[in-house]
Amino acid sequence: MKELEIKVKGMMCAGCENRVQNALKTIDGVEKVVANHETGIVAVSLEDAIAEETIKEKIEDIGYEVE
Ligand SMILES: [Cu+2]
Repeated sequence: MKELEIKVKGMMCAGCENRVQNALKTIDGVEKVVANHETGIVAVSLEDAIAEETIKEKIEDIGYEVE
C-alpha cells in the first residue's frame, strides 16, 4: 500500500470532491480517496502496483486538471 497526494485544479465545491472521489474509487486497488477542494489536494491510498499515471488520467478524464 502506498499514499499519493495529487494537486488538482478545478475543484470548486463538495460536489467536485465527490466526483473525484467516486471516479477514483472505481479503479481496482484504490482503497481510500480524500479530496479537498479548498487545498486542491487529492489524497489516495492504493496498492503499490497501480501507477500514479493511472490516477492522474482518471482525474483528467472527468474534467479536472492535474498540476
Ligand atoms: Cu464543484
